[in-house]
Amino acid sequence: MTIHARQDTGVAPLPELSTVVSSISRDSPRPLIWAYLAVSGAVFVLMMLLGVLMRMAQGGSIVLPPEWFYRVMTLHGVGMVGISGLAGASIMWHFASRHLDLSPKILATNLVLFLAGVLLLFGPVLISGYAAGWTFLYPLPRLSGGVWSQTAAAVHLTGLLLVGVGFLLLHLDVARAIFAKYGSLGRALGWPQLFGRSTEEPPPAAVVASTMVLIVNVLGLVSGAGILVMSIVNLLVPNFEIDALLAKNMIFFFGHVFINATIYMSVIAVYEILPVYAKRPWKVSRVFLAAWTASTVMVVIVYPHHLLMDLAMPAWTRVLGQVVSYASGLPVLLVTAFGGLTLMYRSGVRWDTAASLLFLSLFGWSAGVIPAVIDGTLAMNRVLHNTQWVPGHFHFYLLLGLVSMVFGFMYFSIRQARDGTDNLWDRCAFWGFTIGALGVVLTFLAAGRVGVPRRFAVHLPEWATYSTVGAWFGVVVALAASIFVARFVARLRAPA
Ligand code: HEM
Ligand SMILES: [Cu+2]
Repeated sequence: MTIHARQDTGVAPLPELSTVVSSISRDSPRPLIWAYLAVSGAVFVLMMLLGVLMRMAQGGSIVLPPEWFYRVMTLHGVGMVGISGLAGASIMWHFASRHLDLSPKILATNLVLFLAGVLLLFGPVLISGYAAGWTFLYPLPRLSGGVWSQTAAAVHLTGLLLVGVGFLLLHLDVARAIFAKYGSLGRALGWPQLFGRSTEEPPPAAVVASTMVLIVNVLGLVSGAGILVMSIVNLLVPNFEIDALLAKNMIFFFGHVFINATIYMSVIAVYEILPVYAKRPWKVSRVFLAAWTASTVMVVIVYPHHLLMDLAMPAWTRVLGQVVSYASGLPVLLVTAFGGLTLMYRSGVRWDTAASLLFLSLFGWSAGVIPAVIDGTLAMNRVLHNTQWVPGHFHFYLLLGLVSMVFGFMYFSIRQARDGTDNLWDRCAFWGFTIGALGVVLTFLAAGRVGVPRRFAVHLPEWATYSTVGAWFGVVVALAASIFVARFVARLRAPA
């Protein structure tokens, strides 16, 4: 896409839109980002071990009483989603702060609120038996059948609220900085370059992505906070009833947007780091800008794909959920995967662990979307709904996509800051992670294909093979991830 500078301005012609790149600087992350990464790495490993525990229990290799299965499932779900958000936020903040005047105090506040929130989230589960899942679907937190108390539920939901408030502050701070520099969200999304004839440099990829994420996540978080407050009031004042379908809509809107946003924050690592390896710029083209704007809208309106079997919903929402499911993730995914491939093609990259992980993430994200789209098809959803096909597709793009982006960022930043070279441990961990994660995901998908239900603590004996094999692949993933984290900590302690 070539845009010519007007001749009559007397100003030197501006660079071609397509050659304008996000600046690639080599500054080392600030200590707070190291803290974010260390916490994220540790929590990822711990939560993976909980995943292995569940999978072993489903396969019958260990005995986990059902009430404990659901406690573990609640911790794994909320822990993984939360830590993905935290890790994604560290990537976004690190790269966006090169272009925007972001507040380190808010970054610190978010971490403090997160850690405080985690205490409130985990306490009731570990001590008081709370186990309503990370989706806290109304009225389950209240109707525990005597398994946990209203107080336990209220404390857990308050913890979730604290975490949400932290992220809300973080996104609002990004918004403040964007208004200060660009004047409007549209300009930060590159609309003058996309729709108009502006010949100004488009905003860098990190800014475009941060803007998209702030728009969708503020909407999602407000919806989440709203339903959390209502649910907490309902726990304390049972007379205060909530419309269950409204509650479900608000919860799934929040959950869908939040988990999507974790990937859209983390993918900034791909835009900023792969170009350093390829020694070529990442092009912020018109297609790139169009994709991000399209996904901004679609991520918000596609959430009814979580309610395809809720027949009380108006029919048009099901149509919307299905149709937009095909298109929602695709624009950004395509520009990223295609951009990444063309960037790396014949660039003579040295495939160290960071580059390998980031490249793997492109595969994980793209391939994972295929089973997701299959599930988003009404006719298929009737069969696959609530089977392990669902954890199959989301573990695909979360484990192989998002988690690889996070560890890729971790490896890259520690190399830049401490200049260590990868060793055999790193290579083994990379391959262990790749093979293990594929195993975890494919065993879920295979189980879903034969109709194994998800979220079942007790499985039939004929399903045991999927779970047990999946569990051992999970062990390999957790081991590999611990090596990633151990190497990170070891390098962090080495002199700069
Ligand atoms: C070693 C890697 C992992 C293993 C072995 C694992 C295992 C599991 C298992 C067994 C379940 C329950 C499946 C069922 O419904 O029957 C589950 C659910 C889940 N996992 Fe993982 N997992 C892993 C990594 C991850 C990662 C990296 C994420 C996110 C970044 C994640 C997010 C979730 C979520 C959101 C759920 C849904 C919980 C619910 O249904 O409420 N997992 N996982
Ligand atoms: Cu969704």
